[in-house]
Amino acid sequence: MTDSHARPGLAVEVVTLFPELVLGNLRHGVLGRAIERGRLAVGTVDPRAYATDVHRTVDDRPYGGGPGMLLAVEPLATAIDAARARLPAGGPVIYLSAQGRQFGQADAVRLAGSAGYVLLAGRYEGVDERVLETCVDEELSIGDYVLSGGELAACVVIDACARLLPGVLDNERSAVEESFGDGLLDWPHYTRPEEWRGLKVPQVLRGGNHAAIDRWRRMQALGRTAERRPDLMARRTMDESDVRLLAEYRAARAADEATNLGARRRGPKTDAETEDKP
Ligand code: 4FV
Repeated sequence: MTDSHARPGLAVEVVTLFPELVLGNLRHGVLGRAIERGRLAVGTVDPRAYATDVHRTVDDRPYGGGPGMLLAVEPLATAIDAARARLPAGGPVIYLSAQGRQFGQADAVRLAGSAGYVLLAGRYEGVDERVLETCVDEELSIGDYVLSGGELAACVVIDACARLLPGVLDNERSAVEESFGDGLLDWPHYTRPEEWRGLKVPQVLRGGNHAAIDRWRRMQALGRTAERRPDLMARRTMDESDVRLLAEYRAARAADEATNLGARRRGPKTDAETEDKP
């Protein structure tokens, strides 16, 4: 396949005690294709390979006591330097931890546009703070919960980036149009059959009028974002047409609720109910 995408692929190095946990995740679907097409290259560096004692020790007990172990400054720092040396200069070293700043689509776009970066996947209770002070450029979290290791978080970051790389998604539109593309949640999606358990695909999607379809989808994206993620709406400036669309969505929902047709239906609907709803 001629590589129409001039820009060299994205290179990522993951520092991890479990290389297989990372590489195993990347062999499937979009990620596997991105690697096959040379759009993405993922390497791993195992700190244990840089351990100098006979037991190849990488962890130790925390000063001040407390449960669990920590990844010690060495061989971790040496492993991070080895990973950084494999990449084009200047790529950030990112530590995945629950103490990090929340990872978001903007980070995925930024990292997908970079020449490459190192992901540090912690284990145990975390790593010696001095490694963060000297070898790490930023700390990112994928959510407010504690994982047993940073590997899954590293795969989340790589996955979110890979989909944005040119030539990875068969339809580039997907990456642009999906959730958070413009800070809104996605609109509802339907495919065949046209009717299932009395639930019909909204008429507007079956009518072929693409202006009406685009309008309906934007109304749904605005409405669902306002309902489910007011924090995202708070970050947006709404133009006149969005204000009208959101008002129309809310009016339709209120009418729906009023006729109590909004509640999740158990079992087939009557014909009268199947008439098209917004
Ligand atoms: C995590 C998160 C996370 C902390 C200790 C791995 C664990 C262990 N990473 N978002 N939440 N990491 O819980 O990214 O080192």
